[in-house]
Amino acid sequence: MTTLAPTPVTLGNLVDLERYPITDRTSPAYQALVDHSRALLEQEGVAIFPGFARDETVVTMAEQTLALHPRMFHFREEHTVYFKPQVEGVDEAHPLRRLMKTEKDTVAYADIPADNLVRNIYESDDVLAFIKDVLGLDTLYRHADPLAALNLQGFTAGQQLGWHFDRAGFSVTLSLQAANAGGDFEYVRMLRNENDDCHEAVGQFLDDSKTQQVEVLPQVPGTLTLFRGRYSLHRVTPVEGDRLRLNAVLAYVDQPNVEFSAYARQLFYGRTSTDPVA
Ligand SMILES: O=C(O)CCC(=O)C(=O)O
Ligand SMILES: [Fe+2]
Repeated sequence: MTTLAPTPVTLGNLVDLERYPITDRTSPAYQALVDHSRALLEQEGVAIFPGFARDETVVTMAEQTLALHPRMFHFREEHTVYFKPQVEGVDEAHPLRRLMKTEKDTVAYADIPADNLVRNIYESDDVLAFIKDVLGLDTLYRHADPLAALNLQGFTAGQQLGWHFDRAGFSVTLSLQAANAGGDFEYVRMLRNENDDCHEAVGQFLDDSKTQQVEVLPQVPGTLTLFRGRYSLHRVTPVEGDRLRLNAVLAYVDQPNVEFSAYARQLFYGRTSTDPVA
C-alpha cells in the first residue's frame, strides 16, 4: 500500500496565475494588469478581479468557512451611516440620527486554522505586493491585530450590512459563496467627499433611493474586490433563503504593527484576547 504524501499548497493552486500573473512582477503582463486596475480604482473607486481564486479551491474555501460557522461571533449593531454617535436635537430622519441595522457572523483571525485556504491567500507576500501595487503605495502591511487581520463572514437569512461609509481608506474582500437571493453589494458612488459629509444628499437618498444611482457589484464566488468605501455609500442587502452568503475581509494597512483597541475587539469579536470564548 502506498501512502500519499500531503500535497503542499502553492499559490498557483489557489490563485489563477495565468489570468493574474502576480508572482511575475517584472513581466509586461503584470504591469498591464496593475496599470489597468489602478486606473479603475481611481476612476470608479473599485477594482474587481473575477476568478481570482480558482473555482475548485473556492468550493473548499466555502466548505472550510461553513465548518467554522458554529465558532462565529454574532455581531449586531445599529449605527449611523457615518459610524458616529447619534446626534440629538436634529430631526429623526436626519442622517446623523438615523440608525441602520447590521447583523453578520464573523470568524476572527485567531480562530482560522493554518490549513485554511483563504488564510494561505491572505498570508501570501505575492498577494500583499499585488494589492500594494494596485493601491499605488510604497509599503503595505497585513493588519497586526490577532483578531481583525483576516475575517471570514457568514450572512444567514435576514442578516445584512446597513448603509455606511467605511472608516478605512480601502477594503479588500474575497467572495466565497452567494446566497440563494439577496446579499447583494450595492453602492452609490461618491456620495460624500473629503470636505463635506453631504447630509442633505445622504438624507434624501435614505428617504428615497431613486434620488441616486445604485450600482450592484458583481460578487461571483472567487472574486477579489478592492473598494474605496470611505466616500461611496454602500451596503449588503438582507440575505434570503438557507444558503449563507460567505466572504472574507482581508485587512491591510499602510503602517506596521496596527492593532485594534480593546473596545473595538469587544465590539466586533465579543472578546479582547485571542483566547476562545468560553
Ligand atoms: O461584505 C461585503 O461585501 C462588504 C463589506 C464591507 O462593506 C465592510 O466590511 O465594510
Ligand atoms: Fe464597508
